[in-house]
Amino acid sequence: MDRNLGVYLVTDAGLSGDRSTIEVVEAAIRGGVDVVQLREKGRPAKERYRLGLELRELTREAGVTLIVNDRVDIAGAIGADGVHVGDDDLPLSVAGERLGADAILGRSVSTPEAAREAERAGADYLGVGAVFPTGSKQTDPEQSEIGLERVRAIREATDLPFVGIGGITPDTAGDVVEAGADGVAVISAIAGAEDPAAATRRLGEAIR
Ligand code: TZP
Ligand code: MG
Repeated sequence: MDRNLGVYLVTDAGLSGDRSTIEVVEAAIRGGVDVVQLREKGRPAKERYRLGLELRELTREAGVTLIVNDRVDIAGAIGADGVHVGDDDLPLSVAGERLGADAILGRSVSTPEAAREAERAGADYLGVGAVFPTGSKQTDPEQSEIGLERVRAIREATDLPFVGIGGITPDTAGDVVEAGADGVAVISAIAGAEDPAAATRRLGEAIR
């Protein structure tokens, strides 16, 4: 994959205080975000589609990569750069067939074995976590607080680029990259920050 994972924002209006996801993404773009993932779990497909079209315009103008969480159909419909899937979503092979050879395929993993499996299955990059405790997602116990040691083990298991995710802040982002991640994916550290543009900038500084 020839794109930089860097600072990767995962959207969630429910964790954005009184701001809209559009406002958070605009601020993150000002702060130099590299990738935006449309997540918005639990919102109807129609809403995610409409929001996705707006995000596509914003991210295209800014040269920012746009990924859709879970839904291959919405990724195709809005012309996203790729899709991010987990254990409960369509297989990577199906996502690749639907979206074409240029699409970026992301896969969530939390163990070295799963990382190797995702690499064999055709993933372009991985989301590795949850690294630290997070209140933003209910994760299975074996996929929770995997810690920096596991991040290092996953780095040794695969050559794929990956972002760490889960409870990462500007204060811990450097450690996650030190442990082998190519970037950091966050919800609350940007969406819940008082100044999301400044928070994005701080994350970028921390990983460089
Ligand atoms: N996947 C693993 S942890 C997580 C997701 C989507 C939530 C990340 O949110 P935060 O607020 O950055 O901990
Ligand atoms: Mg999923």
